[in-house]
Amino acid sequence: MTVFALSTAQGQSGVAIIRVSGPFAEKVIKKLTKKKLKPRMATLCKIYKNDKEIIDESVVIFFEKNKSFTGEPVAEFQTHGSIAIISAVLSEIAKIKGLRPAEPGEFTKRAYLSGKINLVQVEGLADLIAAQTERQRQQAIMQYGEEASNKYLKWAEEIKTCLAFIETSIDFSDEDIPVDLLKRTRKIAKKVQKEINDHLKTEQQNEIIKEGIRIAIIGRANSGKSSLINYLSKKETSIISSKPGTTRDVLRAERAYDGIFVTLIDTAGLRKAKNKIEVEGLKRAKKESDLAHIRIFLGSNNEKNPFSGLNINPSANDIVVINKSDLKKKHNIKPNLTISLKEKTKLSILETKIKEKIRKIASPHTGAILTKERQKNHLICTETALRNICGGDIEIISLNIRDALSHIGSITKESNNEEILGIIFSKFCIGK
Ligand SMILES: Nc1nc2c(ncn2[C@@H]2O[C@H](COP(=O)(O)OP(=O)(O)OP(=O)(O)O)[C@@H](O)[C@H]2O)c(=O)[nH]1
Ligand SMILES: [Mg+2]
Repeated sequence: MTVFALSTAQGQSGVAIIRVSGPFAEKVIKKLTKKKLKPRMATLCKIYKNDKEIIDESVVIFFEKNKSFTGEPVAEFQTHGSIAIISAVLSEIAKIKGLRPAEPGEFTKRAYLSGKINLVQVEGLADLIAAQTERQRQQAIMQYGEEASNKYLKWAEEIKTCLAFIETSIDFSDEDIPVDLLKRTRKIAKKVQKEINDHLKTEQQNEIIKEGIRIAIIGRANSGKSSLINYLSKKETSIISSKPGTTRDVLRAERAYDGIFVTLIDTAGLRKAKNKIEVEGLKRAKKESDLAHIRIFLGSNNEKNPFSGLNINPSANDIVVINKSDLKKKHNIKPNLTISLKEKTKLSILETKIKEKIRKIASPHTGAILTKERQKNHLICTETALRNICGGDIEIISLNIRDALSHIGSITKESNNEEILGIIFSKFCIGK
């Protein structure tokens, strides 16, 4: 069946793209433009309603079978992007017999079914369309391109080699099984197993790219935490006041550093709590401190013990900062940096330090990482099956290798699993 949909966003725009995919694509062009177009050549055409009234003048392109995104014949109408034109063209197409509106993700599903792209690429494409930060885009394009798929295809090839060795072994009687073949099989299996385990570890980085990095500002009351979040977030996130104990709730602000999504978190300052609300605030501050990827411990220069009662134990990702360098120093702490939010001194150095920490946390792996639960589940099953071939029974080894092969293969091509495919494609919008 031939399907059609508006592929650009709903509403008014400069240009709108209406896409038709299926055996009748060329017929649709003929009907609407009265022309037969040269394949893959943009042609300016009049679009007709009921063969006479002109709806619009549009660029129209015809893609032949196997030379389109879906692998089917495709027609693309690049019309002026008014709501009236879009609706008139769509209803003109709908009049043609043998056509129906496309379902969400149906163009992509057809691309997958015709072998144009594999499932890892489909999932990458969904992420590419949804990417909000530079980092998310970079990772999505690696999943959509060949980088991620090649990893899985290479493992599949290696496991296939194992299977070939084992099948050769089965042809021998028990006593004659060449020890060498078994050895080689185990060696390859071990190598793949290790590589899969390393790949599974990259999932943490995906979480950071997706959810971002949490930076909590922790310190005693009045040290300037709210002044700092306002400075870093470039807006009035929190109330600043000379009265200690001003901030009691947790306040958040979002921004990006070098294409990485960051949540800045302001917390209640530590002091002897005066009431239940403050006690709760401090409890929440502690929780944020524990959950943060980076903690900025902020103390006051004019206090004898700027971190008294905080029990700070900075990890490699934390930054110890003394604020209020404009006031007289009363402590003998050696912080990572001394700043003044009032006089704006050393603030750019603080931001450089923050960026360094972020980079360290967000970029341990530069290539394609693990981004999908579905892929993870198959990888775990592949790894388990490979681990199970340590025994000597050749039949069991063979079964496990087949199991590993089936799981690794399902990452790029789920066979007979309509339910999983349904979930994947429903994540797309109509028109993609
Ligand atoms: N002299 C001086 N004062 C500062 C500096 N930074 C902030 N302050 C002042 O210190 C006071 C407390 O600032 P806040 O940013 O509200 O401090 P806080 O840590 O959020 O305080 P709580 O929410 O009560 O824990 C305000 O009066 C600020 O104007 C600085 O660098 N020098
Ligand atoms: Mg505050």
